[in-house]
Formats: sequence, C-alpha cells, structure tokens
Amino acid sequence: QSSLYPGVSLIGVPTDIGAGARGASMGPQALRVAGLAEALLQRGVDVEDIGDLSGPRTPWLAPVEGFRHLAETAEWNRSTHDAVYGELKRGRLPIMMGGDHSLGIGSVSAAARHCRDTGKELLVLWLDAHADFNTHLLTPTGNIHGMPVACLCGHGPEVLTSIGGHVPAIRHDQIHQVGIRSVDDGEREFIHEAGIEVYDMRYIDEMGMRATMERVLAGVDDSVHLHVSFDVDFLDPSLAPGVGTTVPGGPTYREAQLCMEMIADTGRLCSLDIVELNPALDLRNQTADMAVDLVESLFGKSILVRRPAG
Ligand code: 4U7
Ligand code: MN
Ligand code: MN
Ligand code: MN
Repeated sequence: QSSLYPGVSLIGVPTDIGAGARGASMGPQALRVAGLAEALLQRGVDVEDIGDLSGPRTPWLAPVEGFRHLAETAEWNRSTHDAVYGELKRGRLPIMMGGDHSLGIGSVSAAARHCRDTGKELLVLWLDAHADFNTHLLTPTGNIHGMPVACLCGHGPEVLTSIGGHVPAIRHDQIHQVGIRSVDDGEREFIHEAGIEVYDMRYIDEMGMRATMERVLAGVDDSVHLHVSFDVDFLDPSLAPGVGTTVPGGPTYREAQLCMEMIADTGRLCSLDIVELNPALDLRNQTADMAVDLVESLFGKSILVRRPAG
C-alpha cells in the first residue's frame, strides 16, 4: 500500500548528557543496526537519515544546584531544536533517535514552535515509566532526563525553558502521559498541582489499553500535530532490558503494540522521539529491535487489512 506519511528524516542525537548511566549515546547507532530506516522503507515511507548531531562530551560531574551538566544539556537541546524545527519546516516527519530523554526539551519545543507557525494544535503523548516532571528542587538525582516535562511546561531554568522561543513551550493540557509507574515524592505532588493528564499503570490495569488510548486520543482531529515521545523504558523490562532505569510492571508486548496501532489509526503522527535506549545494557540489541517493531505499528503496520474505526 502507498504511504499516508510524509517523508521521514532520521536525526541521531548521540548523547547521555542528561542521564545517570553511560551508554544512551549509542542509541542512534543501535537503532540503525536494528534496521529502523529499512523498516520504514518497507512501510512505503520515504526515509532520509540525516546523520548525527554533535555536541559536548559528557563530563560525568556531580550536580550543581540541582542540575547535572546544565550548560551541556542546553547545548545539545539547542542543536536538537534546530534540527527538528528545520525538518518540520521542510515538511518532513522528524524522528529524533536519542540519546537520553533530556532531548525531549529541544524536540518538543521545536514541534511547539512549528505549531505556532502553522496554526496547528500540539498534543504530546509521553510514553514512559517515569513522569519526568522534576525540578532542581525536587530531583533526587540532578539528572535532567527526569525534568523535560517540567521544563516544557515552563518549570525550569531559562536556558532550557526558552529554547523554542516561547515560555512555556506547551500548556499543561497539551501533554498526556501513558505507562507511568515511577514517580518521586515531590514530583507526585507537583504533577497533581499542575493537573497533567496521567494514565498510570494502575489506570491501564483497570481500564485496559484500549479504553486508555481512546481517552488519550479523544478529540484528535486533522487540526492536531501529534508528537510522540517514546521513552523505551515505557515497556516492561522483560521486553526492553536495554535502558538505564528499568521499572517493573510495564505494558506487555500486545499492550504496547495496541498503543502504537491506535496512535497510527489517527493518522496525525507528525514527530517522534525514541529515547533512553542504552545498548551498553542491552542483550543482542533486542531492545532496539523491539523499538523498531513498535515503530512499524506506529507507522500503520497491522496484522490484517483493516479500515481504521471512526
Ligand atoms: B527518564 C528519576 F529519581 N525520577 O529524576 C530522576 F527515579 O527519561 C528517574 O524517564 C528519571 O528515563 C528517569 O532521576 C528519566 C529517579
Ligand atoms: Mn523519560
Ligand atoms: Mn523513563
Ligand atoms: Mn485532554
């Protein structure tokens, strides 16, 4: 079948600047080895791998005033923003191959800026075991990959919150989180105050993935730019051991596939992050293979020929 999708641009962002463990910097190469470009080509998508961005090495210093590597994280995020924004402007669908999740700041800021330019409504789907809503005062680690959602909502240092030229980059109601099961104590209260729409694992257990995704995607029409920020630790660790911060009790293989299939059915996917893949902790690249398998569903691969409902 011919593709519903615009051309895809793969952007490698080989860094672990915001993480607590080394190795996410090898994520882009592992996704290439797992055949990400070939899988999309197979789907009938025009794919261009524009290569890797470059940036500062990770110095592995202790946190300073609640942030580890703040200046270096800002530098990587400015480059990420510029690349993602540039590809969106060219009419492409950027896939940011991380790299750790701090890069979501640059990537989502770029999507938000593109939506301001074009009059589209941005909705971010944050698929993750973690809420990533820490601030420098709340963080137990100082690792900025635990802070991107807060930064995007305007809670963070100006070097990170203003990257897309508008603070905040997104409103609290422009992000829906799915799969959450690890939230720090201060972070829990702060998410509650902010009123972020969080579909945690208990919600998914009780309602099922179908009802969850129906709510997550309610109201998504052709005025919406869907940005999916896929932290690979969203998946149960039995499926995805190659991540720095595994948390038990994640979605099963079919739950994750259904989540991707239902996003695909909307036809509104316009930008994507694949982050936190850590090949140094993986087994025979299985986590990268799993991510590629799920991305195929996100780009419309289905078991049988089917007409999307609704
Ligand atoms: B990821 C953590 F304390 N919450 O802030 C923190 F548990 O992008 C983990 O979702 C953050 O993988 C995980 O350091 C960030 C920790
Ligand atoms: Mn994350
Ligand atoms: Mn996570
Ligand atoms: Mn909503």
